Amino acid sequence: MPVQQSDPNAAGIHSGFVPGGSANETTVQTFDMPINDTTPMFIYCAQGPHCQLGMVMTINANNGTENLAAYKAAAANATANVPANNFKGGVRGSIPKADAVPPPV
Ligand SMILES: [Cu+2]
Repeated sequence: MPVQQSDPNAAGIHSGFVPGGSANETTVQTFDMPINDTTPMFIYCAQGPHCQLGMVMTINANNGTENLAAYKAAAANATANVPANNFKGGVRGSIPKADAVPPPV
């Protein structure tokens, strides 16, 4: 569930759908966002059941209760995968496919 649904003023990001691209494309799409502090951030993929299947990540996670394993376990039990309402917190762009790490297939 996006944090903005429970707190409209909360910090957070939402890239919108960023497709992985196809074999014939020469660029890949990107989402760049600033990280200006050490506050833990918890991010999930809102596509299909990806969140529940483990497509989650953390930035500035710690070894306490705010860690990736706990977040991944909680995500697996989510009853719905809900995208945020509004694009927020970053800039979409693209880079040459050859510069992507790891390179897309
Ligand atoms: Cu995904």
